[in-house]
Amino acid sequence: MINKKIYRIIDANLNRTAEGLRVIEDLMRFAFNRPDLSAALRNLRHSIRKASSSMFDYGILSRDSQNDPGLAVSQASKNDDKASIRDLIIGNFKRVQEGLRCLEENSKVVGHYTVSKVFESGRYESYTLEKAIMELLISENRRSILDTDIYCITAHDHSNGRSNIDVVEKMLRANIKLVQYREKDKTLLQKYRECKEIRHMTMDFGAKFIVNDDIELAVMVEADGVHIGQDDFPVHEVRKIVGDSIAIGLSTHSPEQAVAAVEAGVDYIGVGPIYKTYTKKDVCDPVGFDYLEYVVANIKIPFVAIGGIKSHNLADVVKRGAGCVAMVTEIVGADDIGKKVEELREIINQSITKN
Ligand code: TZP
Ligand code: MG
Repeated sequence: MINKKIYRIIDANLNRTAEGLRVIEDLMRFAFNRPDLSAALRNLRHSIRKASSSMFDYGILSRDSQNDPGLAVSQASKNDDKASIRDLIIGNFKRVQEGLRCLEENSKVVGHYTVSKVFESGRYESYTLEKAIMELLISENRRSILDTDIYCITAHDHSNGRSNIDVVEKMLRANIKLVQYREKDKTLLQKYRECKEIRHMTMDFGAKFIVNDDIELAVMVEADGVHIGQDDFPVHEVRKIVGDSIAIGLSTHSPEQAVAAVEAGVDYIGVGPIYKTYTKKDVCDPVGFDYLEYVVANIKIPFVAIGGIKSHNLADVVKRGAGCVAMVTEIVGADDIGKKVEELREIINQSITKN
């Protein structure tokens, strides 16, 4: 009698574990394009099925799903409303680990000691996979920083006398979702104070915030990213300082630099200057469309086109495949920033549909 009850638990937990693994497996396969992680999860699912085959028939025969009080409890519960893919993955790993722990304990009771050891090692395997997948999610999240159309950059000197705070507020009110703080001639304290305020504002508007050049400042104000250039510190040193959650962007001007940036592990690259720009001192000659087209065709990480991009040439850049475009003077120098952003968005949307 007691065995039937235990087998009922075993049956439920075999299903719980396999179903939880399958949810994550399919996310890795279809949503993250990671056949390696999908295969590892599949192997784990199969090894559990195989190890438990001797208990499988007994388990099903002990099943009594119609009279399972858990279903009514689950249907009435709102504790499992997974709001994001991250929640879905975390929740299902917990399901797998709890399932494997139940299997491990209960299979000992019915005399399947060797099988219980397989469940135990499966649980440890799931801890390792959980860590690998959480690392993947963190790096995907960093890369998603460019999941927007317009990348706005500050430049007090070109803002028609308006403060950076005033300009950024107008950008955010225009529904801009990515702002970089770039100031070359202010003191560290001035930059710190402005960045602190812009960080709060971007948070309030649900926008991402990147700090140019200054790695420590990016960490201090808890920015979403830091943007560096070819002559700045090496990427692996910057990563040590900023940690796992801050994105690193790197300006690049040639195919060689793009390939090196990917190898160094940056989260996105800047591609430019596409046209001649007067905003950046010590800037190289325009790289033109050849380099942009190279990146579109060959580089697998996100990129942003930059340099001299304005209403009149924006369509040409978008039509060549730039999904995210950075502009400085065209936006900070506009009389009406809201209207300018609207105008730029119209050009982008038309260029995308005509592609
Ligand atoms: N990096 C490459 S070009 C550039 C930077 C920061 C300046 C772009 O400014 P603008 O005003 O959009 O030409
Ligand atoms: Mg720089």
